[in-house]
Amino acid sequence: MANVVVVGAQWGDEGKGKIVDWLSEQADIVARFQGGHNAGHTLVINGETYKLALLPSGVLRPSKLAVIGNGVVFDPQAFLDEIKKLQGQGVAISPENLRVAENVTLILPLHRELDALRENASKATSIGTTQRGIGPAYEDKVGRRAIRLMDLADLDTLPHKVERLLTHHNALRRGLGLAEFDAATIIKDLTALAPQLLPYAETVWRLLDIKRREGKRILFEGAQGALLDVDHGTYPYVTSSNTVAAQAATGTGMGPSAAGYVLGICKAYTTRVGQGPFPTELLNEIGEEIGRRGKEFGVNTGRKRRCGWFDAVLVKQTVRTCGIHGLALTKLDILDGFDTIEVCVGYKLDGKEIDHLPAGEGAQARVEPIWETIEGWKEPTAGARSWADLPAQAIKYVRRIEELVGCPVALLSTSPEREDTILVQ
Ligand code: 2SA
Ligand code: GDP
Ligand code: MG
Repeated sequence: MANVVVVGAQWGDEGKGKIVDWLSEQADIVARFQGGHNAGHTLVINGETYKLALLPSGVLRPSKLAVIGNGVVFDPQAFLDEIKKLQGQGVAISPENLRVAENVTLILPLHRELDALRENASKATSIGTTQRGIGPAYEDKVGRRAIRLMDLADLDTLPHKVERLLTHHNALRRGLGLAEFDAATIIKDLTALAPQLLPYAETVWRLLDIKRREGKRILFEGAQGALLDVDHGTYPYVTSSNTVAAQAATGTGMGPSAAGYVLGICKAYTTRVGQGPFPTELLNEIGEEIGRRGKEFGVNTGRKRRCGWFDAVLVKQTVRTCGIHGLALTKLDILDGFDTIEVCVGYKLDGKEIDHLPAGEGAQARVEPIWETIEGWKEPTAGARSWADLPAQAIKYVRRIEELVGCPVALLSTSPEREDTILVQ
């Protein structure tokens, strides 16, 4: 198996966690390369449910090495809490099987506060973020004032770094008439956390390079989805990182050749959580029904996810922006029993047919789907473990999706359970 990059091919929550967990049996290392604890992955293994946010899904197989790369934004407290929660479920986690890039950017409480402040300022300007400080932490990273993990190993220079950070944030606070942040408190809190965090710190780019030369296989685990990419997504209704496959290299410190095979995960329908355009959204009983059957609620925030039919235009686009070689189609079982299923095969914008999502916010909001109706299937696909177990009409649906998006379906998922997964030959 080549190194595999797993990315979401829609707006996130496609079932990446389940697929990464399934694939990780064949990998030696599972590495996160962007996002933070805004991600939410639900994994079901032998009836036990595990919810992950910041930790790579590979931690559930203790013989594998899990890695958090430099492209991630890292909330120290969330990290320690998640480790504790999983250890409570019997999962073995220690610096033996989990390493964090020393140059990872930290999310501090002030980032969370700023995220919430902006989101709650006005409904008209909110993005619908997870309010976990993701955007503000990435802003500080590119603004060259972030605190990084290894800064906690150099306590003599930490006050200077905190001063640089607060020069920016306290100017903002003064402008808003809010109390300024206290440098001494931030330094004290970080100093207290340092001994628990530093044992996990690693020169990740170097470690991965060594492992790669030894022939070890790396599985890169994307979070969110390509349509939430800060460049290629539905800007400004996006997350603050690059979520496309190329980020797997930058976000871990490897060259682009490290990514061998790109697997795009997509649902057999579409969901999104938060604000922003959604051409195939179903604001009716069918959308509600898909949401109920698919249990479409945010893993971290509990927010109801918006639901709609499969949008082949969008997935075809992400197949190209991510260089996807094969797709894992998940939640096919949620469509069991529908008489007919709609698929969006093109868009109309201001009366003209177009074959991609335009970049402008206004145009994205105006596109109208062109539908194709496909006959549904009555027999269940739920729990199917082989291609031969699938109803003929479900196979037709999968084949039509392949045709429309220009990419083969390599894996099919028919339930939340690890083993209810079909390798398509
Ligand atoms: P943020 O917090 O700055 O990254 O939010 C910006 C946008 O990105 C969306 N986003 C997500 N969309 C789907 N799933 C995500 N993870 C959780 C889950 C979400 C949850 O798995 O359910 O618990 O609500 C995720 N994380 C970020 C977000 O909705 C904004 O549209
Ligand atoms: P991720 O963020 O891409 O990892 O996806 P989430 O975990 O946020 O959301 C996917 C949800 O669908 C989780 O609750 C999974 O347990 C569940 N799931 C994954 N694959 C399937 C499937 O094939 N069928 C069904 N019914 N549920 C699935
Ligand atoms: Mg999710």
